[in-house]
Amino acid sequence: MAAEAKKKSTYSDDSIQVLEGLDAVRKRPGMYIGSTDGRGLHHLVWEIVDNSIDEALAGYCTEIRVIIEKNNSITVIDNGRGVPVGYNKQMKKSTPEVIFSVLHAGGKFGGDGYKTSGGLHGVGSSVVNALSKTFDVTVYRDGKKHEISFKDGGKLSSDLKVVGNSLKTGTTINFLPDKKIFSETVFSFHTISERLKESALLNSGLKISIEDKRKDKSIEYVFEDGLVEFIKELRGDAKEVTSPIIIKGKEQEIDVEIVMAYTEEYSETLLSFANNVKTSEGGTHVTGFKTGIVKSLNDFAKKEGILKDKDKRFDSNDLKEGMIAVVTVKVPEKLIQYEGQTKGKLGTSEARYVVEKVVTDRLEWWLTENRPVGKKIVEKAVLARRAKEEARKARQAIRDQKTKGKSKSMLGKLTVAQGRNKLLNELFLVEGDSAGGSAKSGRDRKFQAILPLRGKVINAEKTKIADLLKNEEITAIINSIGAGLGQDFDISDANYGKIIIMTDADTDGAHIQTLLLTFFFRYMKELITEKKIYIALPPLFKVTPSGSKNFFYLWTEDELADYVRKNKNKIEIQRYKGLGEMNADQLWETTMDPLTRKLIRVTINDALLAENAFRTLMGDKAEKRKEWIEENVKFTLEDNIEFEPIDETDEVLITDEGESNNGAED
Ligand code: 28F
Repeated sequence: MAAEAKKKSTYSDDSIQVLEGLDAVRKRPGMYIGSTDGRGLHHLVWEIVDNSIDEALAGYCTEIRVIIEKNNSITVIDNGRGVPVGYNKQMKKSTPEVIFSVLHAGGKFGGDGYKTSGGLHGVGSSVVNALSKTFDVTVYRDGKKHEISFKDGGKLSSDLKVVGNSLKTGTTINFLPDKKIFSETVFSFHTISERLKESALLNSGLKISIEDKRKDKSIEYVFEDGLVEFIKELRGDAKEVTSPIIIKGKEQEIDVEIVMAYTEEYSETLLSFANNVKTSEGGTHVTGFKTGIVKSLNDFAKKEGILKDKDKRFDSNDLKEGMIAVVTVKVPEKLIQYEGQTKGKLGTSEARYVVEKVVTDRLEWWLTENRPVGKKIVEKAVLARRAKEEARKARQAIRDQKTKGKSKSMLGKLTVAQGRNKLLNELFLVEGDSAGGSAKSGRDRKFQAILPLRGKVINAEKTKIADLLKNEEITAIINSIGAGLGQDFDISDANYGKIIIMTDADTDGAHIQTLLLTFFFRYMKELITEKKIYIALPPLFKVTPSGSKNFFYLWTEDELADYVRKNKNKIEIQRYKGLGEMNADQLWETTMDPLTRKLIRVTINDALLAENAFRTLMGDKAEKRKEWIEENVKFTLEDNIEFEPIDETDEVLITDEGESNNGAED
């Protein structure tokens, strides 16, 4: 991307970029911050905060404060050295003016060391300035307080001046995102808070706080032993097999810091970072880590006689069950390379060898010091391998049955769709037989299939795959979708373009949603990443103006309050407690008809958040879970799992089988 290209380019290339000025950023904001929705909006914060974190990495800043102001502007305060306040002869501008209003200025002065090159593209504060209505900088330095201000996308509105004396040092920036640029301008406390927590976990000893002036909320993060805390955080309620194992080392100027642990769970959680930036697609450091683990644990298992000569070596799949690990590397700027669009994957080839070496050296030593724990890990791998073999057999059995034609029990109570266009077809997973019945008669049979689910869905987080496959609801889902599961899952075989979870709008319904999402997340992840999973939103109210024959539906308390405020006439309100209170026509009209229904598309916002959310939801502490769901599920779950309301009107061309009918004929 732009930032990497720049590194290889000559000074004159840079000058060309400089000449482009901040207009370039305003013309194509997506190029610099990814998008102009909520995600892009929050990128502004990361860009600014990452500069403070760079200053902390350089060893000069110990505290960062982030404030969401009442007007939805952001203030970031650090106690670093303060941006240099001299004059740049070449540019004929003050240094702060250069730093904040010239594109890519930061990198040129970058020098050695590990710059985090914050944010998505590492282009820094000038991009934030370009996309802000106002941008005010205060620098405490050399015994003085200095100020400089910009407005309307980086236009200097008040040149650098000394406004007083001060013994402090540091930089403060306040910026107000430009409403002309962003479709969303309201900051989320939760999103910022989680990201800052992650930064604090990755930078031990650094104090980072967030304060929300809109609602008097604040949190402060500081972790003395960040990575160990990080692992504990990820472990949640899971029972431990090993306490955190710390692996640290440095070779070829690449700094490696890994913490890993095994739990009694079955899933794997691996997070990786390069220069403090999350690498969600992994890369060479992760490959090196896995190779190192496989090598050390196989050697150990041989030495201990757990693996005999005739036995097959463990592969990384055998060793990943129950593993949680955070792999971080700091790579000098001259070696850093990313692959993929969004810096999601580390490409630096040296990192692979370096991480592998550090891991094998350190683990070999650790395993001789901790033989009993080492044995526990390896024995877990033996079990994992055996379970996998069992699961493979179970899956084979399902496949055999599939080729023989599905038996009734394999499909549960599925009512199939008549149309054959898999992409248009929709599978409704409906809570309870009675709502299932209404859905069945209300549906448009051409493209809608109904699978009623009885009772509670099993918790995929806590169940071995072999046992999962014995569960009737789960096998009915797997067979209805028809695309296998786990490693065998192949989304191109899926029988449906949309899978729609339809539950009551209460705690139980929310719990069923999360259980289903957990299952999909663990065993059919692509359905989520490819955005095939939806949640149906039934209305909460039916409203009939007095004396009128007409009625309409409202979906939220807010909508109702709004209506009551704006219309003074008398109305009759029916509150739906569950899907079962609607008849088939009403269910079709409000919740299933593509032209009028409201669907929420489930997308994974952030791996860490999702992992944590699932752990909170699926952990042993039922009380905690209940609280969490009651507080969060309806709409605010979106902070963890991004629920994206969609406008379907363009998508509903059911031309394949003729016109869409109004169902209600079954
Ligand atoms: C609220 C956001 O942006 N903090 C920053 C510094 C400190 C230095 C710096 C920043 C060096 C020459 C380009 C100070 N003294 N917080 C921040 N703190 N930038 S940004 O230097 C910028 C480069 O010009 C700094 C000595 N060296 C560096």
